[in-house]
Amino acid sequence: MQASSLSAVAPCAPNAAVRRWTVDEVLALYDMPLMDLVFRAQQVHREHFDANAIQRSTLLSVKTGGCSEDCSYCSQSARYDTDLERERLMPLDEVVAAARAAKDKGASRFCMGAAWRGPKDNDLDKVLAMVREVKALGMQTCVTLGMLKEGQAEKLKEAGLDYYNHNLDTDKDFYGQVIKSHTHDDRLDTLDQVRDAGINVCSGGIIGMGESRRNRAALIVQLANLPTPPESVPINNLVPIPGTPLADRPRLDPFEFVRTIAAARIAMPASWVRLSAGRQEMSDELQALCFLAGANSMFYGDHLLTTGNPEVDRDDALFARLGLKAV
Ligand code: SAM
Ligand code: DTB
Ligand code: SF4
Repeated sequence: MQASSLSAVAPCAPNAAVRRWTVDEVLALYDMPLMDLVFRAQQVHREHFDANAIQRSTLLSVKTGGCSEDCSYCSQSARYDTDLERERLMPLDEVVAAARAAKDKGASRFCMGAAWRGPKDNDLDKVLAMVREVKALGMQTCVTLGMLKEGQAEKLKEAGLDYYNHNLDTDKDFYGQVIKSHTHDDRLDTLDQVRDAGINVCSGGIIGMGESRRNRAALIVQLANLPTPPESVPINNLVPIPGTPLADRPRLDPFEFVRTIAAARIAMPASWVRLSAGRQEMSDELQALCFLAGANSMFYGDHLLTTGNPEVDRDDALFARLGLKAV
């Protein structure tokens, strides 16, 4: 196994002793000339990672739509009229077949998402079976199920879960403008439980929701200053969903997205920074700039949870053109 793929499971030592960041320090990164910022991010990146290696996870929505929560960006909230068909929890054999197909295409991790505020115990039992079977295929496992109750993270760990995705999503000060049905502190509480159970933490956010640059810098600080920074940090560009309150948000300047990747890379040097939602609308050149700015993981597969992602053939061609290797 290569060093970089090993550290996907066992985070490298630098995460253990990290500095604390202030919002002004991260804002100062954002304010740098883009070339200087990307150069610095690339230097930091090369101190910690193979700069040509990209980790690839495939997503599957195992339970779609009908969510009780009111996240203003989400196609799956029951509160908005988004044209999405609500579906029950997927049968185990279909999940395992999708994971096997993802492995055959070259994904190293399989991430199963459920549109829940949090899992009920009998639903969790079904997800535990999915984790066990996907793990048995020799893939890394990840789930994103919403907020956890005490004892649930330990059960996931026992089943063989490698990563739990639970995004802080946005700055604590902006959170209430996007989500009212739960709080930023609720999210932190679940992250503590995941960390205490010994599961790797995957936590990042969405940009382009109308937040300020200071809000974006604050989100990075809140992630970087966790007692241990997340091993994986997804940076999502808002995918506007018709019917949601954020459907008509103006598109963020793509260079602001690149700056966010670079700032995350510099503030969390040993974390895997994931170029996440919004890739379908990006040119190959913009994606290459994101990798140069320190992104080193992505979602691989023709769809995310309910929206599209670049087709596998396009990603394979991009990897070949850039000389990137998948880990
Ligand atoms: N219900 C769980 C939760 O909220 O953590 C898991 C599923 S939720 C869809 C996972 C993440 O997807 C969210 O935290 C958010 O960051 C991201 N997401 C959802 N809708 C999005 C959109 N329209 N554009 C970009 N990211 C989105
Ligand atoms: C994350 O940060 N992004 C992924 C994953 N974690 C679960 C989800 C993106 C969802 C984009 C909108 C959709 O497909 O519904
Ligand atoms: Fe539900 Fe998660 Fe969507 Fe919020 S982001 S509405 S919790 S599925």
